Amino acid sequence: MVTFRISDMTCGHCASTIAGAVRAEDPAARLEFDIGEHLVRIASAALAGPALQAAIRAAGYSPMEVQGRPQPAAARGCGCGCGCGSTKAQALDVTQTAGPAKGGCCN
Ligand SMILES: [Cu+2]
Repeated sequence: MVTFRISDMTCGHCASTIAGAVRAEDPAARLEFDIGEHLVRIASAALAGPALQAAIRAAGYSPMEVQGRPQPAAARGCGCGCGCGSTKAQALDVTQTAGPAKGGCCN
């Protein structure tokens, strides 16, 4: 699992563009987006960090590999289906991810 911070990834469209770029290189890659934190975690058996970074960069974004394990948001994958912590890019938008983790739609 490799984590990148992509400061110019700002919405679900960016995420889907990035996902498409990575999957063009490795169709089996798994991607988890946290658009509010500008983070993407990628699990790929075929591609290492530098190759993933190159694919994202080629798509027009500026990935910075994050070392360690960032834990930015309290709610990730709350399971209620609201999309607040979802890993699905199409379930996220700017207004959803901008909200606080607690006191939001899940509580
Ligand atoms: Cu975007």
